[in-house]
Amino acid sequence: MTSRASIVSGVLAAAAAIAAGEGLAALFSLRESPLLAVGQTVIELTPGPIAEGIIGVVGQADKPLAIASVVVAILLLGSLVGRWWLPHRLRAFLLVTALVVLTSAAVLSRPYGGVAGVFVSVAAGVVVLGVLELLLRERRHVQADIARRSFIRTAAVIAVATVFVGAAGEVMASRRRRRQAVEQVRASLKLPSRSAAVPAGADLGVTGQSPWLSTNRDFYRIDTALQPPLIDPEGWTLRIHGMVDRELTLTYQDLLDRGLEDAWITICCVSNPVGGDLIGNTVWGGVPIKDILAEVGIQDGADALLSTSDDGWNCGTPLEALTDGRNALLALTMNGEPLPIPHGFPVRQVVPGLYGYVSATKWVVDWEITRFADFEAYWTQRGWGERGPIKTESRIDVPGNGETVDAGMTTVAGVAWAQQVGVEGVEIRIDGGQWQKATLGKAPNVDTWVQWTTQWDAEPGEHLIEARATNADGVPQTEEVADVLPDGATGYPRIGVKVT
Ligand SMILES: Nc1nc2c(c(=O)[nH]1)N[C@H]1C(S)=C(S)[C@@H](COP(=O)(O)O)O[C@H]1N2
Ligand SMILES: [Mo]
Repeated sequence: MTSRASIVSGVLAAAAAIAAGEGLAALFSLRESPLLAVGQTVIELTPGPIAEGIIGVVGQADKPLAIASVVVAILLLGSLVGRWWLPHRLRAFLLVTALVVLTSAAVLSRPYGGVAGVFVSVAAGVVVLGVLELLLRERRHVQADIARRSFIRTAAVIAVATVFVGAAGEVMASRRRRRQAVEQVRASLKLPSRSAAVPAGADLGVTGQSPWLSTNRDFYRIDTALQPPLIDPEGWTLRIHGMVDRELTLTYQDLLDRGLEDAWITICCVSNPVGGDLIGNTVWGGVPIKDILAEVGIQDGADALLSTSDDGWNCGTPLEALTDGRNALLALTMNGEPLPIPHGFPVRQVVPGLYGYVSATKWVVDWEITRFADFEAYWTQRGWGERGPIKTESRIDVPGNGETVDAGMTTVAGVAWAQQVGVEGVEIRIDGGQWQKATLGKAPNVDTWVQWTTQWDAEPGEHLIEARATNADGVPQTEEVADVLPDGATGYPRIGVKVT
């Protein structure tokens, strides 16, 4: 029994090590797990004539065969380690160490190999030792049946964990490969190149101020997707149906054929608190939504576009906002590049003046023209407002809240937005005093934020700075404090500073 248990333990330990290696490799996003690196090395070290002979017999299955051989070899070596564990602990330990060293060497010989791969190999070796210790430490128990029962229980737990970790690793790795494939397609797309030059005078260049143009990398990201959908534009379609005269299904190429228009638009999340950074500004390239809606013909009585993402998320957008002439886009590009995958690749919506949760569907695949009375969308079901026009707001970026500044002339700067109307002015006040006007940067249209800056003669002490924007209709942002729920936060942005 003891020797059988030792062999079983060794095989199980080896299997657990393989699973741990696959799981950790996926977790660390390694291009290749140690197992694959070893398999690949075996293929490369196999003498040519032998390799050809094998390929002659098994054909395309040569690579899976190499991996399978490596797995079988590891399990066999594991059984040996298991057998040695009790009588020759040092020998068992040296064999495991030798295998870890060989695996690490294989990992490092590969083009993508690195420290992380070596770490995973070592961790796999540790798993072997740990599992053997767990399983075989009770072998010396005086009562054989107790030892046996506890052995079986532990072995079962380890077997289940092995299968689970191994499977999770495989799932993650296969998703990673898909992501790489879609990233490659995205990188190879040749979309009409878009100039992303910041309009003159828009960026005031104040140190510490968030740039007028948000880079794709820094653009805020909000969605319910644990992992973004991975969609090949080749297979992407948008089905348009519901209260339309003619149903239509559009492909990616159909959109490219229609020609892309550019629009600078600042989009904003309804969950952005006053002073928050869930807002970004960039140039989007896409097909005007109004043109597509005109093509399908909207029937009387319809007032909503219910758009659905590949991952099932949906939102309802007032048709009025999509047909009143504003720059609502079915967007393919973001700052001149194909949309980044987390921002909706291959196609998303961007609607100026509406919060993202009612308008900015990423990975969009379905449009139903319908009535607000006939549906509830993802966020409206959860208590958020049905309509989500963006509220006029401002934000103070410089100085930072709680910062200590030197007495004397101090720069105060920030951003303000009032999409669809435009910002006419921004003022600040210190400790509830007189409002004083700030200087505004230029804006290419009414849909982007503006930067503002002003000088303040700071006197020693603690001070409260507030700001307020006034839109181009002369309406100032409200002082009334509202929470983000149900349809967007309001109130003056406020920061405290200490002047010394
Ligand atoms: N498919 C999908 N699209 C979505 C969402 C989502 O959860 N799923 N969130 C929306 C919300 S709430 C916002 S604010 C914007 C954010 O877009 P961004 O991540 O590109 O900044 O996307 C919108 N589009
Ligand atoms: Mo949002």
